[in-house]
This record gives sequence, C-alpha cells and structure tokens, in this order.
Amino acid sequence: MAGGKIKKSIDEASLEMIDKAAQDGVTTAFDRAEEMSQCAIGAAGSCCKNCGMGPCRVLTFKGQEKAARGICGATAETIAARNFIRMVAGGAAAHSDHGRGVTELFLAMAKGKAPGYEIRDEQKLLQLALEWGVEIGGRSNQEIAIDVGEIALAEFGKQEGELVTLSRAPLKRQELWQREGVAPRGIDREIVEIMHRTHIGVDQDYHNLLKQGVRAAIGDGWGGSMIATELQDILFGTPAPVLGRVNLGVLKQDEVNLIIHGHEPLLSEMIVAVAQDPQMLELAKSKGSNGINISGMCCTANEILMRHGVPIAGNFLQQELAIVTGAVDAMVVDIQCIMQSIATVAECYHTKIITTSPKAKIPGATHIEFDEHNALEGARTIVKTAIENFPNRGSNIWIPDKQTDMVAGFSHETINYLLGGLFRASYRPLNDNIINGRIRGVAGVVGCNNARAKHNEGHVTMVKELIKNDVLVITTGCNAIACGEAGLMVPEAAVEYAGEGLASVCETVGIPPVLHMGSCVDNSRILMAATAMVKDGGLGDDISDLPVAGAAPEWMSEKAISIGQYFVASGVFTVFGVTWPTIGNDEVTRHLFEDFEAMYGGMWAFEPDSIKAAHLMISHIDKKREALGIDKARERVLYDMEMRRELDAV
Ligand code: SF4
Ligand code: MSK
Repeated sequence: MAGGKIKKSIDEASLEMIDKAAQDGVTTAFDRAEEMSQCAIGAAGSCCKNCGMGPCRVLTFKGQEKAARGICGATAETIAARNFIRMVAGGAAAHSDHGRGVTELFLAMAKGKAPGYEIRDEQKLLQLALEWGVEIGGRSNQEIAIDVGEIALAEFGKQEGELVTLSRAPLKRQELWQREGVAPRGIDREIVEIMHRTHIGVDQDYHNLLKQGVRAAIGDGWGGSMIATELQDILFGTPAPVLGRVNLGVLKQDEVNLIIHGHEPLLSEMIVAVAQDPQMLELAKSKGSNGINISGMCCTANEILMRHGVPIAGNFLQQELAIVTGAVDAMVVDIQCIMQSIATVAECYHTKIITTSPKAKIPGATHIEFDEHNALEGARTIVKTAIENFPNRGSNIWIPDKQTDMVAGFSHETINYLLGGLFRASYRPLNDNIINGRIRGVAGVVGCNNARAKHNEGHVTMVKELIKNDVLVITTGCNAIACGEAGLMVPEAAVEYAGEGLASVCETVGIPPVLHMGSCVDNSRILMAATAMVKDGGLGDDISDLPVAGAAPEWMSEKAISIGQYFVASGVFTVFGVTWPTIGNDEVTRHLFEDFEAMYGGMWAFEPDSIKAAHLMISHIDKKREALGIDKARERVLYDMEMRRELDAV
C-alpha cells in the first residue's frame, strides 16, 4: 500500500511521492513523525523550561492526587497559561513582523526607493487614507502613501492608545475589548509584554496571563496581519476571482520548475514578472527547456495564485514531496513554515534551495538576499539560477499526473461585489440567505497540516461535512490548498457536495461552496467579512451574535494559535483538531473553553474527530440562529424555477 501500512495522506499525488521517497532512500516529515515519540507532559503544556532550574514537569492529568508545582512554586495553571501565551507571542510576532516588512517596502515604494513596485489599488489607498485621517486634497498618491505608510509603521511600536485598525470592528466589540482591558496598544509592545510576564517570577495568575494572550492576539489579527493584507493589496492589487490549478501535477517535465515557498509576496511578485521576460525565456530555451514554470507552496502560493493565477504545487506537508519528484530546479523560500529538511532532501536530487531573508537562513542553501531597492535584479538572479540548474536534472524524475482546478481570490471586497453587484455591493444577499435559512451559517476553516495526523484528511472531511449541512465555508492557508486539491473550490462542487440550500445560492451567484480568501495574514479578511455581515444588519450587533464558527483541524504552528485566539477574542466559537496545548491542565482548559464565552462571546474547543468537530460548529451556529429568532425560518425544500428566480432577485 502506498506510504507504508497506514496511508499518510488522503491525497494520491502525495502518496505517490511518499512511496518514491522511500524508494529513493529519502526521509521526510512523514517518516520522522512515525519515529519521533512525543513527550506526553510537554505535549499537554505541562512542562516549563523558562529558567535554568527547570525543566519542571507538573503532572496534572486526571486522577492525580496532589497538585505539583515547579521549583519556583509556579502552579500547573501558571505553567500551562505561560506556555499557551508564549505560543500566541510566537504566532503574533511572525504575522506582525511580516506586516512590518510589507510596511517598510510600502514606504520605500512611496518614497520612490523601491523600483519595480507601484500602487496597484488606488481606491484602497484612498479608503485607508480617509479612514486614518490622512489628507487627500490635491496630493499625489505617493504623498498620500507616505503618510499612510508612516501611520502603519508607527502602529508596531505605539506606546500608548489603541491600534487605529480596531475602529474597523463592530462598535459593541470595541466596547467589549475596552471593558475587558484587552484593546491592544502597539503590536510589538503586547508581544514583548508576554515575554516579560512569562519570565520566571512575574505574572503568576493564569487569568491575567491568558488575558495578555488575548490582547496580543487581537494586535495580530486586527493589527499586524490586517496591515499586511491591506498594504499588500495596495501594492499588488486586491484579489478577484481567478482560475488556477493545484497539486504536484502542476510541475512540468519539459520546463524549468521554480517553486516559491513561504509567506511574503514581496519577492515572489517580482519573480513572477521576471519569469515572463523574453530574455529569460530565451535563456531557458538555450538550456533545452521549453519554458519557465513558476508554482507556489504554502501561503506564498496562495498570494500569487490569487493575484496572478500562478499554480500551487502543494501545502505544508508537500514541500519535501515536491523536491522528491526530481523535477524541481530551484525552490526559493522567504519566511515561515519552511522545513529545514528541504535542504537535506534537495541533496538527494539536483534541486537548489535558495533562501532570501536575512531572518531565515538554512545551512546548505544558497543565500540570495532580497533587497527591496534592487528587487528585480535579485529576482533575475534567482530565476537564472533555476534555469542554469535545469540541465543538471537526473533521470530519476516522476511527476504525479494529478492536479485540480480551483477558483481563488475571494477577498472581502470581491465577496461584497459578487453578492451585491457593482451598483449595490453589499453583504445583504448573504445575510438574507442566512436569515431565510438557505445558508445555515458561515465557517472559517483555516490552518496548517500536522504530520501527526493524516495529511489533508481533517481539512477535507470537516469542510465536506459543513457544506453538506448548508454552511458556507471561507478558508485560507493550507486548508485552502487541501480543499483545492479535493476539488471543493470550483462552482460545480456545490452541486456535488453542498446541501440543497447552499447549493442553490452558489449556483445562482456562480461561486464554489468553499471560498478561498488567501494566506495566513489574510485571516484578517475573514474578520472584515464578519464585520460586514454585522454592519449589513439583521444578524445582531456583534460578531458573537452571528451564526458563524471557526476551525483549524490540522493546525501545528504558533501562528494558528494566535489566529484562533483572535477569532475567539472577536466573538467566534473556534475548534482545533489534532492536539490541544493546555490539555494537561483542566482549570486553564476550562477557562479557555467555558469562561471565555462569558467574557468574549467566543470560546475555544478541541475535537480531533473532524466530523464531530464540524457538528460542534453546526450546533453553535444553530444556537446563534435560535438566539436571533431565525431558527424557524429554515426549511428543507426543493427549489423550482420560480423559487430560483426569486433567489436571483434577492
Ligand atoms: Fe521550573 Fe519555575 Fe524555572 Fe519554570 S520558571 S523552569 S517552573 S523553576
Ligand atoms: S502556511 S502557518 S502551515 S496554514 Fe501559512 Fe500553512 Fe499553517 Fe504555514
């Protein structure tokens, strides 16, 4: 059987490459996950190594009789909460430092110091300027952009007051954050404060620790990530629906294959442009290739698919497998979710691994540093490196013949337009279809792959169950790629997989039942979509009133914890699969899973079975429908032509 006794993925292309890796004697994350035993205490969040007296392992599993403490006296609750919010800090830092990088490039562009970059979405620039009180008058776009960029940059180090972007949230949400004392100041400040409070001998009240985690996470979702998304849209264009292809079959036997992997679109945009340069194509031909095939991996893939239709080679657990094809001439990486092992796997083939960020180097890789002042030149060097490596391909090449069509590019603005039309762009039709029960609710399903779980299974199982029950799914990150590979992101998927009500709406509007909203930082688009639903009326006054839920069925990164925490802090019931980082402590887990609902209107849940997790989400959606008094409106009927015309008229 492919992939050993137990299938390690639900994706056939991945299984083929797992088998090829075994034949080639190459070890991947799938093998290491099997071999690596997990420390039960660490996995449960009950191990502290925050000082040199540790690690202190506090056993608080059920049935244990006496409470354990660390050497310093820290309780099991303190240790669990400290570990949890350090994960939030890691995730919020990653997203926000990405946001800062985008802001610095944006400012350089505005000042004319980043040749090759320009303002692609003028309307969004002007909207942001209006929102932030930047004078527009007769000023040039560049002048306006300098002010916008400086405000954005100052948000990271702001010492007092709240983030400007918080004012985008529904009014009731803003009031709640103030009441609970979790409205973030500067993004960096909240992350630093987590590191301070979790140092030995500082904050030792788990309620207070978790509150700081909430504050930093809001600074991520409504701050760092949102700034990244907004400025990327201005620089590279706000995504609109685009047809793409996904899976390892997008690699080409007869062309130079260059994979762009990581998270930032800053360099990848330039590489995509350079790969179309006739001189480069000429060079590629001179080396015996028929062209240059660019594809993406992980969230960079989502960024360049949404804006250029560039195909996606795979998600997190497929990065090594792409190299195993033997057909990847270069893999260029920037930041985040890049396995160190790609350099080791590449040693067995001819693939060149190219790092580009001073923050993310890998021994064994070639480093070509990204310089925003000279980005085109850097991109040319990278594309050339890939081309020149093409003749070094061996004969051990096997590209799985598997790829799927997918439609991506559903930014919050596009959904508005698609639903409401050019002249009456609004979320009104979505709200109306939720109220009349054709759509039961909306679920944001996001997040990673986790080598401790079968690749893509949790994602696809959960999403299928949700759409079958008339829940519209919006997605980002590696979940989006998994759904694409499973064929859930084409309009026809509505007929095949969605419940009757959801299918009828999708058919009328011409959208898939699963909407791709982008990369990890683009979870901020989901916050904006939820806010737009509140503002359009009929579904309560706050995000916590909406019949919506969130999930990350195969999460693994600290970023996912930060995302989940800001979903919860925004009022969304959020369920995670695979494992739960405070499971070793009942009290902290109970606080996150139960008390948070009273405090924030949203709360965490943990359920590794994706079908059960989907039904937890559906139950929550039904609870919210009942509270809104729209639970009775839902009726399961077959739609005749007249009813469909009526849908059209909505
Ligand atoms: Fe142990 Fe306390 Fe040091 Fe943590 S901070 S390692 S609990 S002594
Ligand atoms: S890439 S954070 S594995 S979603 Fe954004 Fe995928 Fe998770 Fe990375």
